[in-house]
Amino acid sequence: MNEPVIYHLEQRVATLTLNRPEVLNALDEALLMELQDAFTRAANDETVRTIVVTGAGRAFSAGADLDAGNVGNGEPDLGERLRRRYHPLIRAMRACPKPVISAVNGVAAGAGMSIALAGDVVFAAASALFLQAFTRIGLIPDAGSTYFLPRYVGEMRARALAILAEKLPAAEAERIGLVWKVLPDEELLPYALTTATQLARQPTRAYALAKQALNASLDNDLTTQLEIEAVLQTEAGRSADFREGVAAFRAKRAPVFKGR
Ligand code: T3D
Repeated sequence: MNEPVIYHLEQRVATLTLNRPEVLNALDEALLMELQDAFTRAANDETVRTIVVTGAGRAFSAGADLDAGNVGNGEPDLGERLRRRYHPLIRAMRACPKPVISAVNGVAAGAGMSIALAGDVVFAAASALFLQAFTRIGLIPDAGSTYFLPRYVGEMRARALAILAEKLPAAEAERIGLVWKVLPDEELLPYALTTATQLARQPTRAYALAKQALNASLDNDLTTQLEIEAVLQTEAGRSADFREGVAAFRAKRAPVFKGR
């Protein structure tokens, strides 16, 4: 049997590939467990500086596996499943001090779309599609979609995406701010990996602190957020990487960052 998530580490970039291509990387228990483990492994490995999440085959992920055992017979407590399997992953992606890149290679539907949106930077292949499939089958958007959508694209678009549940092509997703950049299909992964490798050479402590500030931002008023920036900037300003960044600038040479 194929491993449901392929873990590949190269040049300080961990690539996690959802790997059930025959069912468009639908999320069953095994895949979700494996993805959580793989993410924890990448987050805790000091040699990993950037994490890329992508899908094998023609999809990123078609969301929850609708063929799995007792799904849809009213038996399982879906809320409990979300708490157990999705929430730790989504929270870990946001809280992870390392940049997380979603490389959306094809359709991202339901909770698959939520996982894609949990990345810090979302790249998409030109042929990719986003689909809030939930209400089509009688569920509500979950795994973070109701959190990310209004914040990324505004309330009107979030409501339309959730309620109309129409397929949103990558170019349109980029236009409304759900995706940072759309690339020709064959260029998506090379581009995502090159970006991730470049980020891995940058002052990674700054990314961790920037993520911390941004994570707090939308729930705070300006005064609170200014103070958070000040506290975190004190830390950044005392880092070896900041000293190196300034020294390299003054010496007109390339910086060599150590990630601390
Ligand atoms: O329990 C929990 O986890 C709670 C959380 C729930 C959150 C959710 O994610 S709810 C949303 C679940 N996802 C969906 O409703 C999407 C279902 N899939 C589709 O609507 C379509 O497959 C797509 C629009 C994504 C892609 O369409 P298309 O035409 O490109 O592909 P296809 O032919 O429909 O699918 C190809 C195969 O993948 C097919 O299998 P087959 O016929 O070749 O043997 C299809 O059954 C399978 N597949 C696609 N999506 C799923 C799936 N199998 C299981 N679960 C899926 N979600």
